[in-house]
Amino acid sequence: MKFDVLSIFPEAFSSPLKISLLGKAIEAGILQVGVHDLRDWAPEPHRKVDDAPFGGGAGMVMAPGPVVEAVEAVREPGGRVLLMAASGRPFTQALAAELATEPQVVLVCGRYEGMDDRIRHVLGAEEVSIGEYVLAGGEMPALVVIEAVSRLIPGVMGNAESLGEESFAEGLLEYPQYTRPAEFRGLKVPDVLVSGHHANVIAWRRQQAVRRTYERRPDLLAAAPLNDAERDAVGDWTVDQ
Ligand code: JCH
Repeated sequence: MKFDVLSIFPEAFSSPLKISLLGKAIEAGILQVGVHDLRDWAPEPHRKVDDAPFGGGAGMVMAPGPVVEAVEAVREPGGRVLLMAASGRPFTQALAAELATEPQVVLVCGRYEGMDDRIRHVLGAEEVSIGEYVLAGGEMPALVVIEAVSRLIPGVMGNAESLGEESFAEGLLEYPQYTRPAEFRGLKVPDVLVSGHHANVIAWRRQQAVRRTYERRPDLLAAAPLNDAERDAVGDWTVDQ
C-alpha cells in the first residue's frame, strides 16, 4: 500500500515516519509513504498557495490550483483522496480498516482556514476529521490516519496476534493491564491476574471491559456484543446510581 501526502510543511513528517515499527515497515518497503511539498505546484516566484476568501472574513483559504494539480500529479488510477478537515466525516477504526484495503491513499493537508470547496468537487475527494477539536492544519491528522491504517496492514506491526485479540472484545473499551512489579507504591496487581487461573482471568478482563465501557463510554454499550448476563449487570448498575 502507498500513501502520498501533500503539505506545505513536508518536514513535519520526517521524524514521525522514521520511528517505531512504522518506520521499519517503510524502510523494509512493506509500506510506501511519499511526502510532497504543495509549493512545488504553486506559481513562481512567490509559490503562494493561499488567497483571501470571497465574501470576506478573517484569514486565508487554500487556493484550488496548486492542490488540484498536486493531487493529479501523484494520484494513481483508483487512488482514494482524503482532505483533512475539522468538519469532515469522522475517522474511525472502521474507516481505517477500509483504507487498509486500498492500493493508494492520497492525504491532503491544508493550513490557514481550510480549502476552496471546489478542490473536493473536482477531485471527488472525501473530507475526514480525526476528532472534535480544531487543529492548525492537516499534518497531524494525516499522521494519525497513516499510523491507524498502517498497523492494520499485514507485516507492519510484526505481531499478528495483537491484532486478532482486538476483535475479541470489539465494541468495548480495553480492560486494565498490569506488568511487574506485583506491587507498586502500595498498589497490588489484582489477585486473579497472578492466580494462574486462566478462565478466571478471561472472565475478569471481560467484566472490567464492560464496566469501563459503562463508566466512560455508555454510548458504545447499545451496539456492544453483550451476553444476557452482561446486559443484566449493566441494567443493575444503571438502577444503582
Ligand atoms: C485545519 C482550521 C479553523 C480549519 C486548516 C486546515 C482536523 N480533526 C481536525 N481538527 N482540525 C483539523 C484540521 C484539518 C485541516 C486544517 N485547519 C485549521 C481552523 C477552521 O474553521 C474556522 C477550519 C484543521
